[in-house]
Amino acid sequence: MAFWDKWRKENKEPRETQTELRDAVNENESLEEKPAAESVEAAAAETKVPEQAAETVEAEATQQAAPPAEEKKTGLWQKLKKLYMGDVFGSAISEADEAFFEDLEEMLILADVGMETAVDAVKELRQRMIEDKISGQEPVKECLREILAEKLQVGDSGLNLSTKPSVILVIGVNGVGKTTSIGKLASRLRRQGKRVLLCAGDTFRAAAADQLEIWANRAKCELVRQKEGADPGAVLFDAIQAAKARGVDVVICDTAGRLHNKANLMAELHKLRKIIDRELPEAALETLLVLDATTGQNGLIQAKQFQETAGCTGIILTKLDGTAKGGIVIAIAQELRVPVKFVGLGEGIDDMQPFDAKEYVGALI
Ligand SMILES: Nc1nc2c(ncn2[C@@H]2O[C@H](COP(=O)(O)OP(=O)(O)OP(=O)(O)O)[C@@H](O)[C@H]2O)c(=O)[nH]1
Ligand SMILES: [Mg+2]
Repeated sequence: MAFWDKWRKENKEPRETQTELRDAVNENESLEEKPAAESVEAAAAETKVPEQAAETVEAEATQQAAPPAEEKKTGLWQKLKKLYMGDVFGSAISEADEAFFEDLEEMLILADVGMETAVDAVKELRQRMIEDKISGQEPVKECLREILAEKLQVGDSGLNLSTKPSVILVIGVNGVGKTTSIGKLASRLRRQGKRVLLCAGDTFRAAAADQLEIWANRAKCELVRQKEGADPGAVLFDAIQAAKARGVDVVICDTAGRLHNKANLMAELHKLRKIIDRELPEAALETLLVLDATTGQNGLIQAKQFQETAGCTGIILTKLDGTAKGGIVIAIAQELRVPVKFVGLGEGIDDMQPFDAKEYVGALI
């Protein structure tokens, strides 16, 4: 199923379940007595909340009285179509058309596209409609899709894993879904026949390495870890040496989302980066910033700080299953000028998809 369909259809809210799982792992600090992954999974399965009906972009975005069921299944455009019946775009821009532009702008903002980008997109649409004499619902819709797709063109959305080993450094603030995304990504790469090694670079949070170990087992890949409080640089150094010795294809390094303060966190990322540059100067390096889609525009502010310090080659946008504000993808591209490479659509190992701009825009509008 296409990822965006899945996003719409499975707008469930299972986050608490896995948060409980994470906390349960946290409390269990003894490695020897660590529960088997199955028992943790079984507990998670027991508390799994039932799937909820899909919410649509406009349903949440408009925050109005609940629309009729059939309207809930439609995209932004469908909603607008209902507001302006028939062919509203004649040869000249009429009053009704002006109202359409205003509503469209508002809906894009409410869908988290960002104020500036929404204003800009609508301005561009208006201009193209006049210059290219575009009229009629379908051609106008197509034109808007093109404009939004262009706004997403900020770089290659594929992963560069051209060297052996390659390194993926996964960064982001606490709780956004770094460790979970690493598990999903590792599984994906394993299915492509790659030998993957996970590096437990988050030594700050109690039992973070245990959580990564559970994912390593699920994804059937290797893990290098040390005890809690160890120097993350030393763990990464070990992981790189192990990868070289064992002929590993990809090293994926988890990092802490929270340290004593932000300066420490940024300094640590800088240090990890230096170790990679020193130990594997020729290696293909992806620095993937993980962002939680539900934090919307606020998440973007944090992301900018990470981008400035650590630089990143791509974004993993998680928890798109928990928000109807899909426009955040466009805001990210515009604000950070970094491509979204993967989207997270749930807590399961297969709930991650490569980002496809065309598919995305087609589903949004
Ligand atoms: N619904 C949903 N939940 C997700 C997704 N990705 C991660 N989560 C949940 O988000 C919570 C935090 O995930 P983690 O992977 O532990 O986040 P983290 O960034 O590693 O957190 P720290 O290690 O504390 O920095 C967990 O409950 C995950 O199950 C997603 O795509 N959708
Ligand atoms: Mg983590």
